[in-house]
Amino acid sequence: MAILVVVVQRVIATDVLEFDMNNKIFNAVEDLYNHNNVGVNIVCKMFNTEELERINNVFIINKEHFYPLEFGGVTRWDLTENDFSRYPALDKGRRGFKLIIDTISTLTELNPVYREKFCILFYPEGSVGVKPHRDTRHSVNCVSIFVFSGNNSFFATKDSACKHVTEFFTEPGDAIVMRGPRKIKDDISCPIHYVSQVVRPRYVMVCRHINTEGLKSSPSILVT
Ligand SMILES: O=C(O)CCC(=O)C(=O)O
Repeated sequence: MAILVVVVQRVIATDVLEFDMNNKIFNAVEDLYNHNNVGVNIVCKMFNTEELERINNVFIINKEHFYPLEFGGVTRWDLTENDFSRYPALDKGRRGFKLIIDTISTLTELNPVYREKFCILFYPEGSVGVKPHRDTRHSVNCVSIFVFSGNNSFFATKDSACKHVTEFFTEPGDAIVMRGPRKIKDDISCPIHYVSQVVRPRYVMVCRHINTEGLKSSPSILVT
């Protein structure tokens, strides 16, 4: 009897946690595609301390298993299916992305033609970050950026002069959700966004839906 009670209590506790996370995701994505909004939102604490420790260890201990690509002081590792089966901690990010996409798709019609793409970005301390840019229109539906380490700000704006900018302060465990073009031919594309002055080493996992049609003709746009 006592065992049953413990089991029931655990199930209820898990349900409440999941409900809470679903609620947070729902609230964060609800206004993402509204023309008046900047198109970025934060879901807090998608990952707990233990999970973050496990994920960060993957990169501290097993760096040599990944093939780095360097660009402008930022290192990128593209993740493969193999990486997800070798490091289950990374799979939590992939599942988190699916949860976000599933929530969005209950609220708006998403582009059904896509392939998933995942990478890790690493910015060392003192890095200038990444300049203001808009992602290619082939990055559809939603981009999710999971912050694994570093307390840094993420900036987004609708203003190409970058005068009116919204600052999102993010901590390890947070998820940044950013809109991308949906199935309907809307002119709502990805907002201009950037990271500047990296004060603490920043590891993030970027999750995308890529529409592969006509891919070559659409590079991402740097805002000057
Ligand atoms: O590190 C970040 O949060 C920014 C990543 C980014 O701008 C991108 O992947 O387009």
